[in-house]
Amino acid sequence: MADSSNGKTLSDYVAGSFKGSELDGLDAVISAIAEGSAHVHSQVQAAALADALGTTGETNVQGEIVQRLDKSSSDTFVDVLNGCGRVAVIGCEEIEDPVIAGDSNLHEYIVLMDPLDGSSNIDVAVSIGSIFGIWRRNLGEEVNNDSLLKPGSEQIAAAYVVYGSSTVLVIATHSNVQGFTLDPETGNFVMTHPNLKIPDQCPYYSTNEGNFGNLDDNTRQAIMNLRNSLSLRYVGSLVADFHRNLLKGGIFLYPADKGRPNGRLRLMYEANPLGFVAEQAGGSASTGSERILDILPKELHQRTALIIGNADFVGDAVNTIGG
Ligand code: P6P
Repeated sequence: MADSSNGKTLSDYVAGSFKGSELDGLDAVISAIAEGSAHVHSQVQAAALADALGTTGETNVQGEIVQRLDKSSSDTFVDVLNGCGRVAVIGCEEIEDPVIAGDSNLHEYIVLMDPLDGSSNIDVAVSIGSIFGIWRRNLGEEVNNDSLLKPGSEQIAAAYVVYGSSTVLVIATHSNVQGFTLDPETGNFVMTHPNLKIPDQCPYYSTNEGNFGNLDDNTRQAIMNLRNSLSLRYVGSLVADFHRNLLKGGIFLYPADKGRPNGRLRLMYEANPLGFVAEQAGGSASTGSERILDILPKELHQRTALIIGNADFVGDAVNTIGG
């Protein structure tokens, strides 16, 4: 369970963790993500009052109707990541092509993001989130669209934010997962969930049971095995379901199905970052046949099946799905 706040702020943590290390500069990227998250928190909280709910009327590269908060959160994070002066290229769910932010020797990082995940829940005041994967750029490498296409195993950090009953920012580097809660009074993130590890117990499974009829027989069996022993919890926002399972134990499944043979969720800015967090917290993430972080990406917006959470339960589900 979460420890109480030890008063340590995010600024303290990043300054003490990355400055002068081989991850020098990552502090500026993480601080930019925190700054943007505090802004998006305010946008989300005020949306209904500021007539900022609803859609822009546009359709994004995914073919999905763009919610106004999708656009405003995407703009917010692109601005702060550009402004931190350490990010070379940004990939974003809402933007078809990569955003080239800089190619100096200081622009050492690559960020892929889902700026606001769970859009269908925005207008009904249910938890939503933001997801970030962070890779190092090879400084001799030209900054271009292909700069982004690295396997998740090459991430050096990942982060997500859940805008729920509180706004929590979780940051993962190798073998190190730390959670911070936004103090709305000060706008600072304070450490509240130090040294997160997914619990051994696994009380919950998360899946859209409405898809059961579209699953193949082995995948149905994997779901039925979970039904027989666990409680179903499904928010419909990946970040919210993942965060609950990280703190309390659980497994999330969005398998491939007959209508979506490649899965529904996005590899580069959903499955890879959360797969990195899961593994650093002692969990695991699979497509049902392959470790998520081993996938060699072909395109920025490619989709994947995702089974993620408690390693034992992910392993059992993968074995059942594989037949
Ligand atoms: P379904 C939200 O749109 C999202 O991308 C994830 O956050 C969530 O896990 C999934 O889609 C929900 O999909 O098909 O159950 O509505």
